Amino acid sequence: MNQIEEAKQFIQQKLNKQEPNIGLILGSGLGVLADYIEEPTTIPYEQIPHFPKSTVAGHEGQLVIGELEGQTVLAMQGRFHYYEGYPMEAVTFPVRVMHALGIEQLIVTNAAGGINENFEPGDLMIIQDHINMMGTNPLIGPNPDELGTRFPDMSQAYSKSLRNLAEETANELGQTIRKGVYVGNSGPTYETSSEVKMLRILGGDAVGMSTVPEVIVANHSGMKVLGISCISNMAAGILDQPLSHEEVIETTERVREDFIQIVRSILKKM
Ligand code: R1P
Repeated sequence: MNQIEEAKQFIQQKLNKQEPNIGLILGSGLGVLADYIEEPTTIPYEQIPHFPKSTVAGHEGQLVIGELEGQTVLAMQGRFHYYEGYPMEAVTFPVRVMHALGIEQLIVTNAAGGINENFEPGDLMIIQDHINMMGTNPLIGPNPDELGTRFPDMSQAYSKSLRNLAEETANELGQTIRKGVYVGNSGPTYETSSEVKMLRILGGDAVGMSTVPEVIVANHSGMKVLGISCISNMAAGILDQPLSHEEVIETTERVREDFIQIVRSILKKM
């Protein structure tokens, strides 16, 4: 049995005939959403065959599966990052397992630095598209044809219908929502001021160290993706202050009500 199948079967055994249809990846400080899942089955990553361990503060390290707004969701309370030293295959393994479990729609979330000078810390941004600056790609290597095509189309990496749905939902809720391009860097250093300037010229609106690999693999698997960034701070060079992960977590805590409200309302309509 292959590794994806082993992890899938392990998770299925823990579920009470629940069949998750939407995946949620909860970024730095955003894991709190999973606390609202009803009749939850919680599975720590270390119990799941072939799952890596979460090593970053603000990333709980468990799957929470259950009901939220009429959907059966599988939420990752914490994700894996390339800078933690995991190969891209491990970083994206959970997306493969989600797909094997029958999940066809994925909501990815993250904390990101604002590059667009019109943004403010605490803003939520619908990811329109991404720029991969990680220096690698999770699909490098032999292509497992049973999982997806060799040359995946990325022209709608973030589903247009889900982006529209998210925008409509924000408007209905009276929430200000930003739209923009997410740049994925490898990290773990935050960007220099000059790098931020370059990323702005290249068309980036927000920058972080995750999401891109997961979205590539989700597209390879034929999943529909919605991405939401929480602008947790302004990227280097915009304000005259150093960046820290503590500030990132503080901001995500400040906007948690809005974040929870919009994701729940989107789920209801999916
Ligand atoms: C840096 O503060 C951390 O926050 C973001 C960055 O990618 C980095 O891991 O985390 P998420 O992208 O997982 O939300």
